[in-house]
Amino acid sequence: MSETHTIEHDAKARIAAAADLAALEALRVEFLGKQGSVSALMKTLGKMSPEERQTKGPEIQALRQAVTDELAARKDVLEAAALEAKLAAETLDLTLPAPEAPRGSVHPVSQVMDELAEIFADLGFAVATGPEIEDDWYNFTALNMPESHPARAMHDTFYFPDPAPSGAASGSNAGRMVLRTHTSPVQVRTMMDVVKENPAGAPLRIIAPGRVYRSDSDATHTPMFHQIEGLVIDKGIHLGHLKWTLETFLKAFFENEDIVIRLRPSYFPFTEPSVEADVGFALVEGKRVLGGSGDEPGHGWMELLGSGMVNRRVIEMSGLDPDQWQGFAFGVGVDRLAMLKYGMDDLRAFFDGDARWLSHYGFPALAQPTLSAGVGERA
Ligand code: 2U9
Repeated sequence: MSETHTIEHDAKARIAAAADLAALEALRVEFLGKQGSVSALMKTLGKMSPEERQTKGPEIQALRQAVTDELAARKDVLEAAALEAKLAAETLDLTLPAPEAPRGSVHPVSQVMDELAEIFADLGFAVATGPEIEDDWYNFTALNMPESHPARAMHDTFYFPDPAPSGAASGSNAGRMVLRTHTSPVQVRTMMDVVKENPAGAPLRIIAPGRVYRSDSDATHTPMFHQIEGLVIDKGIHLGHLKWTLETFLKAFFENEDIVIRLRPSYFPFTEPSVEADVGFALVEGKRVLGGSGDEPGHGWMELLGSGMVNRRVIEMSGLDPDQWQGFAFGVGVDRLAMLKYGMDDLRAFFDGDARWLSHYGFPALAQPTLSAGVGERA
């Protein structure tokens, strides 16, 4: 038997007998390592005559390949066996006590958003979302705030840099991108999608929750805050539908059937008429407790949300016929709702990420709000 055959025979037998991965690695070094026997044979090629190299060369290469293949095959077998053994050893003891409770918690804003989605789903509203970086047209113009409308200045808008500062549009905000100042552009987009699907129009009931941005910062204002807006479009919608919806929503949210609201005339460019809704409270030991008419002795009214009948110009700009389709809309700050319901007094703490605040005001991750179980239960 030639030397190559002897080595191959020996290698195959010993590789097949290797008991574990460490033994296999030792064999790899013994045969294929720098000082290994196969490597030593490779080195002899240089000293051979060209004729001898012609026959020995392929023989030694074949040996090297055969040993490499044997090592790889045995490695696969040993690795599979090692995994089997590990899985067999790692049994799960289901009788062990549960691990310490997870420490993360659901932020009150997320909790309130979930509660609101649950309450409005029950009233037939779908949740609509849209971009936070908006086109000036969707954020303002489509909502009856054309260029130079004074309400634009009131919004303390974060504008993105003008893409064409020296161009024709210079000095105007047309086409500029903004951080949305309210979630109303979501409703505009949804109405336009409805018209695209159905040019004659169709009824719509949506809420648009999400982050909004205004360049404003003090104890009661942060540059980013959360809003939820609602929009109903249908035939024959009137203020009575709006008042019933707001009352039903607030009673469910505060889990209090004694909630009373008062509508007060106001002004928003996107609604006409516009009304602000105040909620009645009682003063109990110097604290405001929601419920009852604010006109009773020892009671008062707290401004809570803005609303109104959708301005016919807005309905028109979305592509619907305002003589056929009417609607109401409302908007309210989610952070403010959370503060009123769960008793925080500083808005800025909502965004500090303080672990102690979060563990105090947060909610357990598995406590999904449901109407049947109570939307605000701390399970
Ligand atoms: C469309 C038409 C009308 C949404 C509305 C308000 C009134 C409102 C504020 C409440 C507190 C914002 O978070 S806040 O500062 N919002 O008063 N929002 S009516 O009206 C719309 C929206 C979309 C197409």
